[in-house]
Amino acid sequence: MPGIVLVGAQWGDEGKGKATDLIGDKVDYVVRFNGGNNAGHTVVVGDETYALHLLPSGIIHPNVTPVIGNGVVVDPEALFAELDGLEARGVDCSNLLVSESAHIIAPYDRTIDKVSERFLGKHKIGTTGRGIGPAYADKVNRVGIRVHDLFNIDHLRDKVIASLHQKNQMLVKLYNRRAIDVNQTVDELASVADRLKPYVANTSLILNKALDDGKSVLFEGGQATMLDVDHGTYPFVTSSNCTAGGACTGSGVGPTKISRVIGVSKAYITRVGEGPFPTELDNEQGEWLRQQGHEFGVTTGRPRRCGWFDALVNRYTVQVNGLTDIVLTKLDVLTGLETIPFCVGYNVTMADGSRVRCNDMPTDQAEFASATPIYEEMPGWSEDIAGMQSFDQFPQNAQDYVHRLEDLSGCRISAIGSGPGRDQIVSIH
Ligand code: 2SA
Ligand code: GDP
Ligand code: MG
Repeated sequence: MPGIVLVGAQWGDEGKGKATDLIGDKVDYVVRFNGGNNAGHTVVVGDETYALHLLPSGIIHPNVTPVIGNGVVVDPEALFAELDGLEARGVDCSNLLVSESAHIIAPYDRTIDKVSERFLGKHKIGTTGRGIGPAYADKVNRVGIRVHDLFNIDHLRDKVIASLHQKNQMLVKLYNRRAIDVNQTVDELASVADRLKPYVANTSLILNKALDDGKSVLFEGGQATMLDVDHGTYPFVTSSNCTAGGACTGSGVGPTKISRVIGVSKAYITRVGEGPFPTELDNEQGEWLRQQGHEFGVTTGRPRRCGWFDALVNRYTVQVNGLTDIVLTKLDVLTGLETIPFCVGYNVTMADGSRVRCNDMPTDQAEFASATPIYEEMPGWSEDIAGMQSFDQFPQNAQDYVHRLEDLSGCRISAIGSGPGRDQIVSIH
């Protein structure tokens, strides 16, 4: 079991934390490769619930080495708060490794995130406000601050001056706000260096050596395929590559080391933030799913938008990630429904105004925004599946629903979640 990648197959919050936890006791390293503390990954162990944001979910397992890869954007204060919270609950975090090449979310990135959302008005993205987009913008704009920059004060000052030059012009002239002070920013950034230092390492080298020595590595994606900056519903996306390819660029491990790519998908679908969502239920059915599934943001507490399973999303996700299998979560949430609709196609408006049926995900976002779902439906079940230990025990209608989703997705479903708990999952095949 060398490199395994685990990614969200929808718009996030599919249960990646739980799926990572499930595999976590069988691997040596768990690596976060994208995003930052915008993520909220939940692991439920008995009566304890852990909400991980920046740290990989595998940190809960004592034998796992948790790694924050170079593709992650690190808010040092958020990292320390998360470490303190876990240590206070008895989780040993001392073996954490943080890539020296990861980018830092500077204090001004949070400010710019919030200000630019306000200025976007009705075009806003609905970000988590954690400074993620501005930190990645700096990275691509080549004015980012990296972890290793924190340990050389002259170098750091130079970087901060370069980074603030353009921003301050923008803040003052465009947004009518005060310029950010260079000295204060340098002091704030330098003040985290001592505490961060013991964790900092050349993580690409460590992971490659580990893989060469036969160790196993799980790459845990943040956010999800439909939020990927290249493959998602742009511009309503996050600013990183959440797809499987991001595991390589975000960790410094090559694709030849990856043998399995798992997509995590709910038996229905949710989205948090703005952007088109064809199967959204903006009605009492959506509210029912929200309440049954406890669909509220783990980081911001925002109510999640809920809708029926969308097979076009899943088929697309299988394609862009090269999924080998899918972990289907939250099947239990659908218990009690008389019939379960699921989307098998869209009607979309083309540039010439014609309305056509489309069976594959449109990449043109104007077409996608115009999509209305074409549903099929299947009979539901009323038996509580939460305690069931095998797929064969599931009601026939639940088994049929899973098989239909598998056919439509074009990918094997290898496990099914039947509740939030660690043991509430069954393998199939
Ligand atoms: P950002 O902050 O720049 O990454 O926001 C850009 C878009 O990405 C979405 N996004 C998310 N969507 C689902 N879950 C996320 N994590 C939290 C959770 C979200 C929360 O686990 O519940 O608590 O609100 C997450 N992080 C980013 C975001 O909604 C924007 O659409
Ligand atoms: P992630 O971001 O993909 O890790 O997902 P979140 O933690 O944001 O949201 C998933 C939620 O669903 C969490 O509250 C999990 O505890 C919960 N969950 C995961 N799998 C299942 C499942 O199979 N059934 C139910 N009922 N809840 C689940
Ligand atoms: Mg989440």
